[in-house]
Amino acid sequence: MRVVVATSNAGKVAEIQDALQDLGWELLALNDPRLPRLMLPEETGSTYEENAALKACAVTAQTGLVALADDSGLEVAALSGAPGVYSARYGNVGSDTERNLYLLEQMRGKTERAAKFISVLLLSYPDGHLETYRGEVQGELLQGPRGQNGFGYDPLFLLPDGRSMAELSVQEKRAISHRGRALDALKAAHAHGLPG
Ligand code: ITT
Repeated sequence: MRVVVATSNAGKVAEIQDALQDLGWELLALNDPRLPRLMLPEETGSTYEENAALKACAVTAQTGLVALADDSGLEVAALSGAPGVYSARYGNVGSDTERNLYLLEQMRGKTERAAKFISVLLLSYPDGHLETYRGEVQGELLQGPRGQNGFGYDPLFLLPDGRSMAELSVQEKRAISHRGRALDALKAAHAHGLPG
């Protein structure tokens, strides 16, 4: 099956391609020269599911192909679940590094450090059929960044084994992360070549 990976985030593309390589799907990036010039819509939904559907359905509408979107976020207990669905825009700053500094600023003086990552993967089909898969991982926020791998909030996310998410290889992150878990569910549903 030919599937357009409906994300502009290079970190997500790397993790999705790595995890799905044994499904035998032909994964096309948004900027694949065989595709028309594609635009992702504004994320106006109030849930990960709604935003993932907006992205995937827009790409299916523009290409006539199956599309796979990921909407994800970080939820921090001491910030009442923020930044959540607004994770990409948190603090209105331009880079992951600045966003992490902004988050640390919001966390200053807070002893409750519990946080979780959530990923919702959504497949949209040209006949309008949708499939969703959700994964979560619990952790804590560090006091400062650690590690060089991954993307986004990974350097601030402490796992129960004492490593930050940015200290894991792509394969290690896949085994334990929110996106890895959602990808496992998608793979299990498609293991026999059937839509889930
Ligand atoms: P697309 O919409 O094009 O897929 P995006 O980066 O804008 O890319 P989201 O709207 O889902 O994606 O925003 C989620 C944000 O949450 C993302 O920009 C990261 O900052 C953060 N995030 C998501 N998954 C993450 C992960 O695995 N590790 C660290 N941060 C993550």
